[in-house]
Amino acid sequence: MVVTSIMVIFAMPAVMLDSTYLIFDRTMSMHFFNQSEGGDALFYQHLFWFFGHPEVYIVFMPGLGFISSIVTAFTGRKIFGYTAIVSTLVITGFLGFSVWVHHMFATGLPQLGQSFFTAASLMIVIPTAVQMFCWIATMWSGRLRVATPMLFVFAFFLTFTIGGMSGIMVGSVPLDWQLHDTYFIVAHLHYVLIGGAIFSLFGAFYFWFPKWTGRMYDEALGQFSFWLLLIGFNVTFFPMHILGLRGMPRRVYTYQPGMGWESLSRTASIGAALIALGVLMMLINFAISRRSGVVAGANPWNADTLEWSISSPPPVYNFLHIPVVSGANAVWDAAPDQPYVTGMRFDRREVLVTKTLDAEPDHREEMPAHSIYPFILALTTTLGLAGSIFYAWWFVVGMILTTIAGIGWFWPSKEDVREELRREMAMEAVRD
Ligand SMILES: [Cu+2]
Repeated sequence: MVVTSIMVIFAMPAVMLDSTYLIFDRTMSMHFFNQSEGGDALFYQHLFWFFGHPEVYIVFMPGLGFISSIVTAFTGRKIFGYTAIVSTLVITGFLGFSVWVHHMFATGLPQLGQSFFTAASLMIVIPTAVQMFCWIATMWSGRLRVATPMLFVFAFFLTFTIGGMSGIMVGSVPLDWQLHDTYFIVAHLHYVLIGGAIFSLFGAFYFWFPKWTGRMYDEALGQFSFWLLLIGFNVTFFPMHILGLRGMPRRVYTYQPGMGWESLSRTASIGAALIALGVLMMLINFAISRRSGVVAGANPWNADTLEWSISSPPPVYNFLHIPVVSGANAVWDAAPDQPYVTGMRFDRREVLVTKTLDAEPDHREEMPAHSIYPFILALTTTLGLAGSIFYAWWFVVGMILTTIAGIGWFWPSKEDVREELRREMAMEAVRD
């Protein structure tokens, strides 16, 4: 999450700038991207993909965290090569910003630049491969149990590896020129994003379902739904590789008969129906198990992280006593007489802030209370930005409303004022 968040901070401004320029062009007759008025359309693509490629990692990196959690729990073993996994994630975070031009090979950029971006694109496979080997080593040396979450991990390995392989293919310029804007790309991106983000997310749904609801999902139905999804996914997206090699362009809703694309397109449609059925099975499973599933208990997987040490579903206040953590696998590493934090106030949202390096108690901090204002702020921001697509003045309207909502958010409540007065009086009493 740290690497993902840092990537968000550097990637999002590019797309914010890009869409703002686009709004300026469309509603105020500016010419950032208008070729005939001296603008540059490629400038739009550069800014977009400087966000767009890191975005791929932003989307599936949390998935890599799910995979690590599930693999650890289902092998009963500390993850192999923890340092290697973490450092390769950081490396991916950096490299992710140096590959965006591979989306633009067909725009006729200078060849030297293209070779740099090919090299960087092929290089980014290495850190991900290191992570794969670490997970495999963990499973190899642990006592592997198989249930639906673990099946999704296997599906992740299979599909994400195929997606990585086709990524190497389109990362090289000559093949990219052949395959640019064809269905091959559609196949590649779904193998990466469904393989990387959706399968790991679905695995996480099954993994944390007992924690969220206090009940187990139905294992047989879960596995049935899993196979529908895996088979459906491959029947849908694998033929698209071949469709792309046969020259079928992306973003077309129909085509002339006799192009040789019909049967494979039909196969893909059948696969899509299987995917829909698989997702439906999952939802039905969750809906039924939520009410009538077997009661799960606090830690049905014998997993290692802190959420499994409290009851399922967790109480609203989470931890009655803040636990002391003495290792990366907090539940496994805890001594039987593990100490916990006491002396915190219960009448306000107080948390203990620890020192960064040794996690020793440092000071208490009060967290903000419930507030509707962040939601209002989100609404006014959306209103201003969405409106400005059509009419530039909406931007100003949105900004004024957002400012009002921001002031509302930070306006001290009566409770805060009273608390502050009490503190000041206490200070004065000390001084006297
Ligand atoms: Cu990319």
